[in-house]
Amino acid sequence: MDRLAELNEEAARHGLRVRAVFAPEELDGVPALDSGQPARTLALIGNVGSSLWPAFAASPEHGDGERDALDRWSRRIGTMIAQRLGARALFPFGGPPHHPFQRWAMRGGDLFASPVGLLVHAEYGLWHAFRFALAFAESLGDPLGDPPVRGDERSPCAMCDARSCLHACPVGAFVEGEYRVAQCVEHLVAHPQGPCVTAGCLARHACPVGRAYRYVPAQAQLHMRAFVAKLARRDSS
Ligand code: B12
Repeated sequence: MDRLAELNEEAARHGLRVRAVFAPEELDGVPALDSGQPARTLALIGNVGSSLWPAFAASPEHGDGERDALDRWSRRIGTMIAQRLGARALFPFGGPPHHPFQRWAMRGGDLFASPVGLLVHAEYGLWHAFRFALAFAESLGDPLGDPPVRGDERSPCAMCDARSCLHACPVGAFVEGEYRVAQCVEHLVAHPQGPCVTAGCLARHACPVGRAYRYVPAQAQLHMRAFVAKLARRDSS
């Protein structure tokens, strides 16, 4: 089995997918492997919709009462797969500084910037995220076949005149090119039983693309609560 097929199989075992693969250049800022060798391939691994939920919900991290359950699960799974495949695992959390996952994702996959800052995919819409990346010393090739041709006309947002994502936030936290984090968080804290917390970000829900991939309520709530808790900790430290 080739290395990429092996990686796909390992990821799928945990409800994860290989979301992007590319050959890093110096400007991408991908760290070297522990051996000191430069990374010749970076693969981004993540969930599409609630694909990870059954595996995560059955894990020891879920429900152990400790904080950052999904990050801890991601660290365990990412580290384990990296060890098996001789790669270095890199994570989207743990910063600042943060690894530029969104920039990396746009280098290697079929993902585009959206007006609300999240990356949009033609099938999954805004309902996907990254759990870890794996840096390999060897070339793994391109899973998408021909290198993707970049251009805004391929983005689902290019054909969307309604821009409903920008109008759905109850406190107007999204303005094209800007995300007013404080406004968003104040609203979430003031309305812990409101739809943003119980169903997930309303801007995300307003996007007409990828509705079949909307997170199950338990996952949406986990993300929103973790996000508020993280920011509350940052403010009090
Ligand atoms: C810091 C951070 C936040 C901060 C806000 C940052 C900000 N002011 O915009 C907070 C904690 C508020 C946040 C919130 C959320 N985030 Co966030 N966040 C990050 C994180 C850890 C670092 C981003 C960064 O600074 N990168 C460093 C720079 C150098 O890298 P970059 O790739 O070039 O980053 C650019 C983009 O991130 C972009 N950007 C990020 N957010 C926004 C928002 C807008 C409106 C715009 C215009 C640009 C923009 O600006 C960066 C600088 O150019 C990334 C993970 C990561 N490591 O990338 C996740 C990440 C961007 N977040 C993500 C998600 C899903 C969310 C939430 C939806 C989580 C949730 N609740 O479910 C929310 C969104 C708000 C909501 N209402 O639900 C995903 C996005 C996946 C995707 N589809 O693109 C990421 C990639 C994490 C992941 N595990 O996949 N986030």
